[in-house]
Amino acid sequence: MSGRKTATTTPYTIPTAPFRPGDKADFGGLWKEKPGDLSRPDPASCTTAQTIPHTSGLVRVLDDDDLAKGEWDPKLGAEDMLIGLGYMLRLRIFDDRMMKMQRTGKLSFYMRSHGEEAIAIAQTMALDEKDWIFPSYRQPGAQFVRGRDMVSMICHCIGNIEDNVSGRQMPVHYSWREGHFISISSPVGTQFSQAVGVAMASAYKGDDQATITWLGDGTSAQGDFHYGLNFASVFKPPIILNVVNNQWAISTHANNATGGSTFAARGIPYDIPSFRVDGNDFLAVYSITKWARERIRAGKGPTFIETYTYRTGGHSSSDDPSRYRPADEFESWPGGDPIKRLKDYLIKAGYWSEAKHQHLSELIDAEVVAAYKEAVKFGDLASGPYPPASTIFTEVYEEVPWHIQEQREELGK
Ligand SMILES: Cc1ncc(C[n+]2csc(CCOP(=O)(O)OP(=O)(O)O)c2C)c(N)n1
Ligand SMILES: [Mg+2]
Repeated sequence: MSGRKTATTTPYTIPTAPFRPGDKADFGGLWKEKPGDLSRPDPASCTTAQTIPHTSGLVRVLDDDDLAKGEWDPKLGAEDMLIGLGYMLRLRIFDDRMMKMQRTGKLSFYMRSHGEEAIAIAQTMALDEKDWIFPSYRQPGAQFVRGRDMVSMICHCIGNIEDNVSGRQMPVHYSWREGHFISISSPVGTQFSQAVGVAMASAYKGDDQATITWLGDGTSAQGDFHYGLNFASVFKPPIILNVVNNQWAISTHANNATGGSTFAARGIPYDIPSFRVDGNDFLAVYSITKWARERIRAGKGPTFIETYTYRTGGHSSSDDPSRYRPADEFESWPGGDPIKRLKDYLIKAGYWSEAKHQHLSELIDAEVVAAYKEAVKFGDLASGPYPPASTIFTEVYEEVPWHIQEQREELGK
């Protein structure tokens, strides 16, 4: 077409993944960054510039020898750590059972948080009970921390008559008013700017609530990410903004989502204190979030966090990762497994044992199986009962607009 410019001198780059099927994945062994490398600045007085080293380094606590080290050690009591371990185990077992249900035709679709369990769980534990949660589909674990009943979660995934959103959402796209857990949205990234808006409203009302939100590495390539950061930068509301860098956006590697050094570094030009944290280190994730919550309490506004992790499973039940990455790539991930790391630390510290872990796993598995049996009393995928079709017209508008009313009458005929 005439008038179109052709690149002649500047090369056009198409990034690729570090390893592809058939390659031997090698991330260079253990993390070169060590617990204790990075200081823990005072949250009330910290400047953005002070966090520049934290955007290229990695905030860690759990060392490779299963000890907790450095200024970021949150010094959590054994009971809290065991509670955190229990929630992570619960999520993993729940996810694995639900994925089996999907494979045997009992759920239409499923998404696991496998390998990323520490993130939503440690972060929600570090918040106040009343804080707002604006999740993506890989933070359902926050609901366990807030006490959501498994039966209700399964009813949602089936879409039966007890589904609290009456079949209006895809499975795993939970919504839970009582837990201040805002509806997960299928169009990725929309939650980022909505969360900032709610945080601004909290500040305006002076209600002492903080807001947390997450999006993925891939989603951070969308405008919503920058809109959210810019509003957070300008108005400094009480918000914790997270990019979960799990290396993959379905089959697209994170290399395609940013040309910059790290995702964390993108918070610095917005003048927001920014951190990169080992997302598989429960204590480090907890600690950084506690820091951000303390900063909010001190009236200093937003914190931006890159949780550095690895999506060990497929994107969803519709994905086959062996098509685009080595099947054993996750085994070389230097961050290891978040559950195993906290478990090994607790065993070494004398608070836990393999036998107790095994026993707890069996108890949880039995609980999940019982919860599924209870849930299908309200309808299964094959035969229902399902919410009536009329629910597509209810609980959305306070005053139903004329065109929706017309459609409703049409359906009634
Ligand atoms: C606006 C929009 N574009 C595309 C999609 C399809 N889609 C769903 S998830 C996804 C990848 C997201 O990857 P990432 O943000 O890294 O999150 P992760 O799945 O790794 O947690 C895409 C492209 C979508 N749901 N919404
Ligand atoms: Mg991702």
